[in-house]
This record gives sequence, C-alpha cells and structure tokens, in this order.
Amino acid sequence: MKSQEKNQQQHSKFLSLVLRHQPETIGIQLDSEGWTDVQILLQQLIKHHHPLKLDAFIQIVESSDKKRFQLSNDHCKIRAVQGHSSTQVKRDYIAITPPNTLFHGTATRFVDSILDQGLMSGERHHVHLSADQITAAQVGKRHGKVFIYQIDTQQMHQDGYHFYQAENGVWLTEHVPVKYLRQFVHSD
Ligand code: HQG
Repeated sequence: MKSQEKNQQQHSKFLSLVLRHQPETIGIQLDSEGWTDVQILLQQLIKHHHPLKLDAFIQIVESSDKKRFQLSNDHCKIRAVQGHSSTQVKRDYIAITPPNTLFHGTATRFVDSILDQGLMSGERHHVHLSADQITAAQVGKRHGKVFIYQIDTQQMHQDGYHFYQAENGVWLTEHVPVKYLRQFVHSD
C-alpha cells in the first residue's frame, strides 16, 4: 500500500473513532443526529496531534469505501452515518420494510454465544446487517474465521421488529432473536 493511502486510512480510522465512539478524545460534541462542525473538528484535530487539512479531509470523506461519513450540503458539518456507540448520538432513523432476507457476517468464535442470546448490538447502538453475502463475509472476516447467518427479516418484520437503513446502505435493527437466524455459510 502506498504511504499516502496508508496515511489516509489512518486518518479515516481516527475520524471513525471520534465521529462514532469517542468525540471527547479531541474535545468535540456530536449532536443527536451525529453532526459536528467541520472547522471545530479540524481545529481540535490539530490540537490533539492529528492535523488534517480541509482538502485532505474532504478527500477522505469522499473516497471512503463504505461511505461512512456524510458532509452536510453546505459542507459545514460532518457525521458518521452509522456504527455509533457514543451516548451523545441517538439517530432518529425512519423504520422501513426490509428485504425478505438480510445477512450478518460474524466469526465462528461468537457462534455459541449468538445461539444463546441472538445477535446483540453490544457497544454499538444497533446490530448491523448486510444486503448480500459477500458484504457479510467481509464484515465477518474482521473478527476471524467467517460465519454467516441468513436472517428471516420478513418474519421479523411481520412480528413487529423495526429495521432501518443508514445512508450508506447498511441495515440496522436493535436485536435479532435466535429463532430468526438461519445458518448459511461456514467458510474459511
Ligand atoms: C458479534 C463495519 C457474541 C457480531 C462493518 C460481531 C459493519 C456477538 C461482533 C459495522 C453476539 C461485534 C459493524 C452475541 C453479535 N455474542 N458475539 N450474542 N451478537 N455478536 O464490529 O457487525 O468498517 O461491533 O456478530 O462493515 O462486525 O467500521 O459489529 O462479530 O457495518 O465502517 O459481535 O462495522 O463498518 O462487532 O460490524 P462489531 P459488526 P466499518
């Protein structure tokens, strides 16, 4: 990987940390929808030894492979669109009808616990679901040997569970009980 690309990736990870999880690390505030002021963010990044120029910042936001970040139309505000754990954020996603099936990629080491408790959101505000198996496998790979669940979202929806879709296409729900999980792929 080129050093510029690596540098961008490190900045992107740090932005994910402060915009999703720990805004207090650099002394910024997120509003309930996750927005924060771009100028203040850049100033605080300098103060906390992560300097980032505006053009490099825009480049990171626009080239994010998963479209993790969203700039407001006037480019004055920025937010992460999903994945939050910060208590400052309580995004008001609109519940919508999901596709009949969604997928969740995880690692084999979590399977026993998942079969006991269902899919839990853990530190994050939601369980993250993928529209296709390939994406689910990529998500699962981050944790170890991939294990994919197919979820009967049609039945869940009929039973009154709520589903949301973040601006980048990631599906979200609060909890997936065991009875809606279908074991799908167990691959290396
Ligand atoms: C597992 C990435 C034990 C769950 C991705 C997952 C995603 C349980 C891990 C986004 C469990 C949590 C989120 C239970 C669930 N017992 N383990 N009952 N229920 N788990 O990272 O879904 O690159 O918080 O299966 O693309 O992996 O950051 O969630 O393996 O959209 O933009 O606990 O993060 O996006 O891990 O990933 P995570 P996730 P970014």
